[in-house]
Amino acid sequence: VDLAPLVAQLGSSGVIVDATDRARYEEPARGRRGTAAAVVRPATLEEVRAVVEWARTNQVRLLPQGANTGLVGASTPGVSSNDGEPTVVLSLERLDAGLTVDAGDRVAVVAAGTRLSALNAAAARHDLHLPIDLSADPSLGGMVATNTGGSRVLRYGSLRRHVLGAEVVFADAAVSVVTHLDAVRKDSRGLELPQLLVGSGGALGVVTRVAVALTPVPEATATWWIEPRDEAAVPELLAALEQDPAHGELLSALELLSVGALEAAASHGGEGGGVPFAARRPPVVLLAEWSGPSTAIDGLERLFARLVEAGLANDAVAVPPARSWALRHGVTDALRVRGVVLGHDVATPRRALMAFRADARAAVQALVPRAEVSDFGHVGDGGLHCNVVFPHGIAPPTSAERAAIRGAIEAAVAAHGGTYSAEHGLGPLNAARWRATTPVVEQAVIAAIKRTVDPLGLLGHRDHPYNHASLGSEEKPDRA
Ligand code: LAC
Ligand code: ZN
Repeated sequence: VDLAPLVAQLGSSGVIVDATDRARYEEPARGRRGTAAAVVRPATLEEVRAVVEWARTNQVRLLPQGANTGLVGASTPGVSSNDGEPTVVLSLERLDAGLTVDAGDRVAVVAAGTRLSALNAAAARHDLHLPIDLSADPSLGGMVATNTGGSRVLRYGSLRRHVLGAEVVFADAAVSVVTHLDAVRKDSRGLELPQLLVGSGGALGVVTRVAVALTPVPEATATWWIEPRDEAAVPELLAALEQDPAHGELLSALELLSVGALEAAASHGGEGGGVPFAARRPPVVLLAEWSGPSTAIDGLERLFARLVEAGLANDAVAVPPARSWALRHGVTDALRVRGVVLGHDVATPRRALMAFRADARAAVQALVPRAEVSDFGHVGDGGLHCNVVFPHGIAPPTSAERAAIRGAIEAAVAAHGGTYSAEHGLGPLNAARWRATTPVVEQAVIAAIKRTVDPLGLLGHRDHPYNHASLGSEEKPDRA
């Protein structure tokens, strides 16, 4: 590809070709490293437009990338992506200036490359935050592309609920820029284009700025670890916590960790035997968080005394939030250190989650008895990371086994009315499932949008499902 025009426009620091310097843009957080023909790093909206225009002229695939923390393979080139079709990574990391917080309106407008931590540091000066909590530190543009969830979806919803506006560059003939950053809280002028970009995985447009609604930082937070009576008691426990008159409204997270996930996180984080209920090794433990006024976050001991008395829980213990979340957020890294991890980010209606979980675990153990199902996740919103680990020292999964495991988990999730992508978005990893299960008319709607905003099909990973949406059977005019 002819990069000279880009170097002329972005300067040499804006275009990376050296293989060593490319590495961190090519290495996904999960999955295999691919090869990019180059990495371009525009620092302004005009430079983003110039890159898109260059890609159109040269018919080069552009892969928008935020902080590269995604887990579905959507932000890095595929292993064979340069076979006949070079991919250029469009990194938004330099697009990170000009953050504004309107404390009165509780709105922030941020450039796409701004990290969640930077947004929250600025918002904290006004006692505000974007209440999305996860172990990675993604960029806001990437969060829009993914519809990031995290541990507090139960209370605050996923990113979609917080997006009030966006600015986006399309790859149509005019390289149009659409700017909706007014951040009006209520607006019913029909469909909202910024919302259309939520979850689009970089395959519809390049998000350059985002307006998000902020919420007050709670005065107090408490976290407790709970040993449920058994796995079947989890839905009843969730209901009891939510229905508690004094604390139900303040519940902000309910997480589940299987024994494998908890012990991996504990040993990875150097906690040794200091994990909750370590001696008894219950098959699952729960982590619950409440946040709100400090006067309201008390009396949790009495709540747990009642739950133990009612036979829903065996035990519960308060652990400071920082330590609780360090343990919880360490799970993904801890499992990765243990061996090869096959991640499955699923959700079902909450009432069905534990039944799904039992079916999925049984199916995986029957397929690969040597693997560990170290699942964990966000039971408060019906989400589960059904992660299957092949520890170092045992045979890693064959590609047939990988496919069989994914197929079994996704079949179980479908049987329980759930989703194969709960909060990690759409990408090459789940493209086949999208194609197979998305109704024809929905695929046709996506294809029509795609054709309007990216008619040459240049944006997003080559294997992103939106680059393969079926137009369906278009109606033929009746000429009789
Ligand atoms: C988590 C990530 C993997 O919940 O979504 O830790
Ligand atoms: Zn998660």
